[in-house]
Amino acid sequence: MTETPFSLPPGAVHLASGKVRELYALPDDRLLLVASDRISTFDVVLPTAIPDKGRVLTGLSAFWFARTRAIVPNHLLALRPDGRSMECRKLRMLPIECVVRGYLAGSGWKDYRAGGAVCGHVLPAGLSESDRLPAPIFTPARKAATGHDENIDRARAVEMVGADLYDAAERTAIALYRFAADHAAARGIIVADTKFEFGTDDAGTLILGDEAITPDSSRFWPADSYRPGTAPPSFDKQFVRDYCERLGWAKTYPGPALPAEVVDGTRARYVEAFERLTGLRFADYLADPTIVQR
Ligand code: Q0Q
Repeated sequence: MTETPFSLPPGAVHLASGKVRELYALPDDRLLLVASDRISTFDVVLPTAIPDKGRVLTGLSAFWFARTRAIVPNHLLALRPDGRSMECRKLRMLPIECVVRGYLAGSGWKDYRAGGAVCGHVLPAGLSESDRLPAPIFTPARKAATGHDENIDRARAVEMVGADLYDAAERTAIALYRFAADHAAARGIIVADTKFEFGTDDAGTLILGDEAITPDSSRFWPADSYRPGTAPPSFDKQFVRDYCERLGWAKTYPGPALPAEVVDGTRARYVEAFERLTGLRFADYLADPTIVQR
């Protein structure tokens, strides 16, 4: 299924492509962040789009941006009527991914098994995969041009961004995570971990950029099927992962095309995540994206 083309504002100049997003420069030092309907699994972008995935992710980011301004200012200037693109302030982005983990999963679980610690945070012995941590931990990573980011400890990160910015990013990221994880848990969704990207403005103020607490920047687990010691299903990507596993796909490019029932089921999970977290009908968001900002 090809994506419905979106209209670019005047003066937009393409700057960068991510796996599932596009970045454009706009006049007056603004940026346009566009979330496509592409889906990536096992780090491979699949050839089949999930209709409205980009709108769900953009709507969730704008929802969290509107509710966390008391914790940290953010880069969102305006949500565009297409519901999948945001006009943003241009920031000086920190060269680290600011990950907060409330549970032990992914590279956190891998690092813990290798040495009992994650990014220098020594954890209690005997933890199992997906266990909830005693408290959320800040686990920065160096951005990798290709492949996986590299988890680093505080000393390495301070060399890159300085102690003041590091400490501000850590306390801000943990406060954001606690707010969102508590909100989501009350609605049946565990936010196991999430990745923030911060920048600074001309005054050196820390500003939240990128996307915020979306299924693409976070691990979302359905709370009703959470069992410590097991790898919980992904709230949004499990249909795709199970289909790819059944195919025996080698998890290398090119990925398999997805059948309609997997596309439909996956779209339904994204819409469900949006409606449960925001308390709004997705159809109402499509009609007027600004409803997530009220
Ligand atoms: C910025 N990106 C991400 C990206 C490729 C998105 C640079 N407010 C900002 C932002 C943001 N957000 C960025 N730079 C300056 N100011 C975001 C990783 C990369 C496509 C989409 N890269």
